[in-house]
Amino acid sequence: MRKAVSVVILLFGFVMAAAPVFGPYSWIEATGGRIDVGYYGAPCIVDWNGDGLKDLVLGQFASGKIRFYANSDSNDSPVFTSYSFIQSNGTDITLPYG
Ligand SMILES: [Ca+2]
Repeated sequence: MRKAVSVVILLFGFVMAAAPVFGPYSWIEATGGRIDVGYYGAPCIVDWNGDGLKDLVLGQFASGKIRFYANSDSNDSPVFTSYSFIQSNGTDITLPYG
């Protein structure tokens, strides 16, 4: 009986969950051009530097390094220019790849 109740609750939650709605895609740009890290880019939007603006942290497959693009405008209309690689103790962090 307990299992049946659990299944009903799970199904009810599944049916009631709203399906995500996505708009058309757009390219993320920096300094007026598309950001291109090759394939298997791993983007994350987060306030990395703690200034209240959401930045772009982007893993790149080719070298395993992680790019940091600081947002220089607003959270509604972010502007990214150049990037730096995220470092630890003065050395670029490199993740295994390949
Ligand atoms: Ca920020």
